[in-house]
Amino acid sequence: MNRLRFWNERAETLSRDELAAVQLEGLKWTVKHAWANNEFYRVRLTEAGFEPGDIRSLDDIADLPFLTKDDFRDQYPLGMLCMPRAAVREMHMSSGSTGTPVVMAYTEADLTQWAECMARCQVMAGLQPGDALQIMPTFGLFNGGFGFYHGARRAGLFAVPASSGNTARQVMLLRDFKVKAIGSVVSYAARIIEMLDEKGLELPDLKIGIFGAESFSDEMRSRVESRLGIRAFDIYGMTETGGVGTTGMDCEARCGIHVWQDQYLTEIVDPVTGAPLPDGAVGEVIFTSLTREAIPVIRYRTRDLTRIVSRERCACGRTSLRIDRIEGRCDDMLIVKGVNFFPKQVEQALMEIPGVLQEYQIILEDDHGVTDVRVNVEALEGVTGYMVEKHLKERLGFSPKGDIFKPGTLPRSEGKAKRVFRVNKT
Ligand code: DLL
Repeated sequence: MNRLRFWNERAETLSRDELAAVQLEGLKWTVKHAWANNEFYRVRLTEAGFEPGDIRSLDDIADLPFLTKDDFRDQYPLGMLCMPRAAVREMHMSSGSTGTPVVMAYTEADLTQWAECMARCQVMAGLQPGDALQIMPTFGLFNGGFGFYHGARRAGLFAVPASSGNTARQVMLLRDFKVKAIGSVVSYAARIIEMLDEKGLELPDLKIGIFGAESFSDEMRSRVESRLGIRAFDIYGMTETGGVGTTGMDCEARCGIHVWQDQYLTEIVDPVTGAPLPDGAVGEVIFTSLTREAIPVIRYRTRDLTRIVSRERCACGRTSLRIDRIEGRCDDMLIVKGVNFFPKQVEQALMEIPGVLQEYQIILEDDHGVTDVRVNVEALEGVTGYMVEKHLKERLGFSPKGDIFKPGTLPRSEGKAKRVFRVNKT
C-alpha cells in the first residue's frame, strides 16, 4: 500500500484563490447561522451594526466584534448553542483557573469536522492506517482524550485509549502493543522517560510523539526526542475552537503550525488594542470557525501569543498558513525587575544546563510589592544553584535564585503541568 502523505490532499493543498473562496463562503455561512439561531450572537452582531448580508469579502471580518473567554463563561451552560439541543451529540468543558467553565458542544457534523482535523494531524505526523496510537490525555470533559480518539477512528488507526496516569501501565501497553505513536502533554512524556530510566527499559517500536496543551521549549522537545527515539510534533487546539488539533500542528519541516485554513480563519492582533498586526509581528491569535454548527466562534480571542510565519506552500506540500509555536499566553507573561519573559524561556534556559532534569517550578515571591523569582529544579549531582543562577542571568537578563532538588522530589502533575507559583511574603 502507498504511504499516505496527506489525509485529505485536496483540502490540504488548495491554492490561495481556492482557499479564499472556501473561506468567504464559510464566513458568510457562519455569520448567518449564528445570527439566525442564537440570541447572544444576534444581539452582539446587531449592536456592532451588523446584518448577516454584510459580509461581502474576507476583509469585512475586521469589522466583526471579538468573542472572549468571558463571553463563553457568561453564556454557561449552553447560551451559545446555535442548534437545537436535540442535535447535540457530545460536549467538552474546560475550567481553567478562574472558576466558571467554558463549554463546547458538538453536533454529528462537528464531531466529523474534529475527527477530520485530527486525522490530518495524525497522518501529517507520519501515522498510517493500522498503526497503534496510545492516547494519554484524559478521556472526560477535557477534550484531549476524545479528540485523539475521534481522529484515530477516522484515520483507521489502532487506538489504545490509555487516558492519563498509571505510568507503569502506560509503559506496559506501549511495549506489549508495539505502539508507534503517543499523544500526550509533553510533561507527561517526561514521566514516561522517568519510568523507563528507573526500570532500564526501551521502547523500540515508538517513533512519533504528538504533544500539546501547553507550551514547551525546543530544548525540552529535543530531550524527549532523543531519550524516546521519536520525532515530536507540536499540536495546538482549544475547547473554544472545538478541541485538540482543530487549529493545527507542525509538520516534518518544522517551520510553523499548519492551521487548517479551510476550517478556520486566522488573524493576529495587538493583545491590548485589538488592532490587526502584519505578518511576522507577534500578537494574539484570533480564530473564526467556518464550518462548525453547534457553537461556532467568530473572532475568538485566544490570549495565545504567536505570529504568522508564512502563507507560502510549505516544504511538506501543504498550502495552509503557518503560525509559530505558541510563545505563551498573554496572561502568563511575567515581569520581574523590568524584564518581561515567559515560563517557556525559563524552561529553555534550564534545559540547556547539562544535568538539569525536566521537572521545575518558577516561584514568584512578592515582598512588599517587589517580586523576586526563585527557580526550583531537579538536577543530577554536581549541578549547583549557582550554575543555574548564572545561566539564567546570561539567557534571561535577570538573576533568580536557583534551588536544586533531588530527582523525583518535586510534585508531578498528570494533566497540564503547573509551573508558576505565586507566594506573598508580606
Ligand atoms: O489543551 C487542547 C489540547 C489537548 C491541545 C491536547 C493539545 C493536546 P484547553 O484545555 O481548552 O484545550 O486549553 C487550550 O491550551 O489556548 C493554549 O493556551 C494551550 N495550548 C494548547 N495547545 C498548545 C500548544 C487543550 N501546542 C489552551 N502549545 C490554549 C502551547 C497550547 N499552548
